[in-house]
Amino acid sequence: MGRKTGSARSTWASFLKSIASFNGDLASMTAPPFILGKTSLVEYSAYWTEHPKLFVAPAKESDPEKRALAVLTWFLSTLKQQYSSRSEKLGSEKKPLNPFLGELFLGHWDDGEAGRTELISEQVSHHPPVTAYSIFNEKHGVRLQGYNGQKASFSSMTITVKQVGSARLHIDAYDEDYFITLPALHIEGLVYGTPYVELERSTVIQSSSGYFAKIEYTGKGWVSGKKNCFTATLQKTGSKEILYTVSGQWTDSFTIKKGKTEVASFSHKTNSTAALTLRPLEEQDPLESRRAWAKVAAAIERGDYDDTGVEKSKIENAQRELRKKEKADGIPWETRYFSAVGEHPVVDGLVGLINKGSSPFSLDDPAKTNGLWVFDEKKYRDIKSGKKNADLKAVVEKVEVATVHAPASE
Ligand code: 0T9
Repeated sequence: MGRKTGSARSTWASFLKSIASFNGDLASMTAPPFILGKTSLVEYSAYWTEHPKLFVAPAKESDPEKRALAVLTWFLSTLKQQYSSRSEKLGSEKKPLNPFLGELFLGHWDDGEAGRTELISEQVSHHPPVTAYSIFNEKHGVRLQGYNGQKASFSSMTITVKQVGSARLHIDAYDEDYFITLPALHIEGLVYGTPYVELERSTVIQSSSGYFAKIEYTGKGWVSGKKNCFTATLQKTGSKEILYTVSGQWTDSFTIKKGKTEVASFSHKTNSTAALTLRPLEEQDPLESRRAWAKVAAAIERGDYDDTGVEKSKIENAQRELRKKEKADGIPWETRYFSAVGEHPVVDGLVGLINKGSSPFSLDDPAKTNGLWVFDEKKYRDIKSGKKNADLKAVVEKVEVATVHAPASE
């Protein structure tokens, strides 16, 4: 257990005992102080685009096969940030802050070549917890949107997590869509007090242009004995011919082969991540994650467990009050940038293609995510043009109470 003290050791032991009787609700799990993260899950959407150049690269390919390969390459490049950045930067996986309903994470990446890529992430449901996001680069006409929640269970000393939801990438110039599924994962290293994520099973990417990628994840002790490995193949939907094989370690590097010939490679050692720009705290909306959680994050940073609990409870209680008021007034919370839809023809079409290629697949029951969430362009435009300002002012006043308005200067 590394440099942990005797007391941290016994806290960890009792924590392990407590998760043995775990009910699947990750939010309700009480973790020992050293495992608490300062980052809310609503921020994790940013992991999709920490390589903006790779994100927009598909738009520059005029050949549909090359485009599909570029999408697969970008997807594979996101896995390290998504699933191992806490371990790498903080020494172990951390328990994220549990986002409140309406919590936002807004920012952008500026890149000389790729231009500006915008990020909008919003907690669209609290029971069950669901985060929706929209990430787009207008210059290159590349848009990603998706939503996800988690279903966790505990067995044989590990936490297993299934993700519900999916992502969809759109390329304007070719009016092309890519449907992306999310990997199941489990937590390794629990007994040693240094939890980290290992991915499981497989995910797929299906394009409207008729390309199908399957990514299979293998952990330690399997074939190579290395952790965080994968093998991916790219095919035409319904064809047996393998166009490309990509394999390697998603935490490190991978190679792309056509037959036995290596045609390209990617390494995290030579591809650094881009920095996300956020507004300064004092200019942020009270609903924005960093501002709302500022006092909690500061308490975690100081290692003040009592204060962490006090500050967390303030947010949770204010949220409960807000829900009560909404119920009494008969006015439910309105999501700011996303809407739940009854059906989704584009996604249904892509799921149809996956099944036509004889890889049985079905969408998660919308009830598991409180609906099918889509980015609402109209809501976005109204907010951007200032049309929605009057409304938002009213919401912000309500929310000042809800988030106990963490003053930016403290
Ligand atoms: C969506 C991602 C997700 C969120 C995290 C399971 C997990 C919460 C969900 C799935 C992102 O796009 C990708 C990456 C990591 C996932 C997290 C890993 C993790 O451990 C947490 C859960 C809630 C825990 O914190 C369990 C406690 C753990 C630190 C061990 C004790």
